Amino acid sequence: MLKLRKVSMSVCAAALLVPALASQAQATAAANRPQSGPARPLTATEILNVDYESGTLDSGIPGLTTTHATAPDAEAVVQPGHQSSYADQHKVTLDDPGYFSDGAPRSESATDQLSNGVFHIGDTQRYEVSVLLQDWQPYQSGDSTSGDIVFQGKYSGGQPPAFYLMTKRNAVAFRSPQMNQQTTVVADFRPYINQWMNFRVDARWTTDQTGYFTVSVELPGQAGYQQVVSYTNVATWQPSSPANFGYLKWGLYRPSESLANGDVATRIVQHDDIRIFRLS
Ligand SMILES: [Ca+2]
Repeated sequence: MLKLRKVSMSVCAAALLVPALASQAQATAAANRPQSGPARPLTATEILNVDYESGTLDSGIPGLTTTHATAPDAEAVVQPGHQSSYADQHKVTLDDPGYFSDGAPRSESATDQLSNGVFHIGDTQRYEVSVLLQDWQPYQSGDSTSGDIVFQGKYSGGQPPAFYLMTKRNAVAFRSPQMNQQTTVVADFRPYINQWMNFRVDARWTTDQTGYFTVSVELPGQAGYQQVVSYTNVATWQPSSPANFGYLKWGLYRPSESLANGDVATRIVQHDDIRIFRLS
């Protein structure tokens, strides 16, 4: 009986050894793989939530910057919102001065005047935004390939963005002009026109090579965010001239677009649930 038990134990030990070795091999392989992204932060503490449930353009947040475009419908609060009652809507018609501000066709809101809406060197933050492309006219062969920017992380002082999300042809791309990096994050948005797409950008703001941008997307029908791209070991704070802080902008910015270029005359986009979290 004792011998049989010993044999059994030996068999059991051998059986256990195989998966142990396999597990060790997997661990070694994982260690040798390039890191796919930063370690998942332990906590995300919300510090700003712009949900428009006040029914007003400032979302009930004194100091929130609203559009500088003068057309009466350049910005509006609309119903319904993203899983809620209200959302924000921006409209830009090309070659119409009512939809111009700061010398370009744009209508945007921003957090630059909010103490909890700005970021600085050393901050690690998460930005979330829900975007709905309203009756968006899809790209067709021969159309201009200029992008429509719908969400930005900006340096102060009118400098190029640190990052932005834009529609381009029939895709959504994440771009960092300062890093000269760009990745498609939604390959084809056409199935989701007039539906909410959720975007998340995690950023560590550094002047040295210890920063990161991680972009995640949650499309209609998906149960949660899926990480799409991560730029690690990069300097994310690269303003072209000194900048005291950074901030978020959302709306519609159509640089380089015009009717002469053959661009779609009017675009309308909705935003909701713009949220900033502190990651630690
Ligand atoms: Ca809302």
